[in-house]
Amino acid sequence: MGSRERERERENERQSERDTRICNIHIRIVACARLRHIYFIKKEENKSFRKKAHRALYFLLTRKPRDHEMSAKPISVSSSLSSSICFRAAQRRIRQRSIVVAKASSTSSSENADLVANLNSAFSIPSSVSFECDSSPYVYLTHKNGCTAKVYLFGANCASWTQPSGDEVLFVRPDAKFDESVPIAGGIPICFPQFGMNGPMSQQHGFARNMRWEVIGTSADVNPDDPEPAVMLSLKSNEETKKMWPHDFECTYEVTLRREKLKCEFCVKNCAEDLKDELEFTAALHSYIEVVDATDSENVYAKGNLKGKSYMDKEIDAKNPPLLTYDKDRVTFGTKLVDSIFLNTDSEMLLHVGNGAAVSVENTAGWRDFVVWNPHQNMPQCYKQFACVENACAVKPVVLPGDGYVWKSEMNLTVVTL
Ligand code: TA6
Repeated sequence: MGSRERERERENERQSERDTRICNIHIRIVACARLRHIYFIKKEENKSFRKKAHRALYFLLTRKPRDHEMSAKPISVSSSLSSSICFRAAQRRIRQRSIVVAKASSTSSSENADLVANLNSAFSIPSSVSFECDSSPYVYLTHKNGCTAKVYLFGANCASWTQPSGDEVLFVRPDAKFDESVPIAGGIPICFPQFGMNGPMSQQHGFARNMRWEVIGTSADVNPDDPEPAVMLSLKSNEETKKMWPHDFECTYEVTLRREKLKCEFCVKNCAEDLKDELEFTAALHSYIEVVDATDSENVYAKGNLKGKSYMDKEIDAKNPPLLTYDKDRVTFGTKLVDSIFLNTDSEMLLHVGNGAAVSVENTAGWRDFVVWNPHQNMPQCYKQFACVENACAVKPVVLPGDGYVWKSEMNLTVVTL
């Protein structure tokens, strides 16, 4: 073989290697997109591949689904995409889903086991997101720093959030039931479409905490080197909700372990076709937080920029609470029922829990008010062990126009060492 032929052969080999590489990248991107699991973009992939793959997924999440994809596996949501994109993507995933969520009242343990198996095959992410079941199915999030969260499908209730040390931050009352017969009494119940009795319904705190939500996405790959496990759930209006509240809506709730933070993003979409067909609702994330001893007012209290602020005191009159001006910067517990709604507050309150730490409850979008509650002798068996500090729109309703308008809220909980 002459030297020119050898050179041509080498050039052909190089070209074919380049083709294979390009083809491999292409196949891997398409595979990522097809599998719809952003997790598959592994951290060992190079930066340019990750960029291309993210772009492919971004495209996939934002474009209209094709007919043949309607029965495809659900997409995992990347929180690195903007929430509105996630929300729109979530809409599509609901249509694409093939997992049947059995009605709570008729759910047997074998149906729950099937559901959990289906959810694991569609949405689990090794070492980050898994589905399990005790009396009721839940998703378990694990951050590689050791933080965990447990979110029940029933009520989309985040009933547990632990720190890397293993310490539990949230509180579940001893009278709590997990059999889906009543709302879970503890963790973070979602009050929607009304807070307390402030709305048209006879059901205290609305129905969202009393229904099974659907899983519509999971993620663990905002930054592949430091994955943030997340789950997104949805509650859509149906015959049952319309009997109680005659409106077309969809709620989504995304819980993310953002390193040491717990991020809870709650969105409501008005699905009415007419812009003038408004939704009016009050709502809250009714966070139960564990304290060492609520009666120790030196060390256990809720602190915020409260002095001089307006608040409604439900301890004085639960039905028609008087509007008063608060004259302190902290709320203490242990002498009587505390049930106050602080109106239009600053964005953060700190609950000092009595062991040298505080839990920061931060409104990072959407919420207006803070509710602080401790039941005192109404719950003699457990009132010393918790206080609720809640992001809420408890008094003035949110008014949301129709035609697909979305109200978005976000609460971040962080454990702060004092
Ligand atoms: O958030 C405080 C509050 O509205 C109190 O008035 C009290 O009733 C509490 O919620 C608990 O409500 P629940 O229905 O969960 O027992």
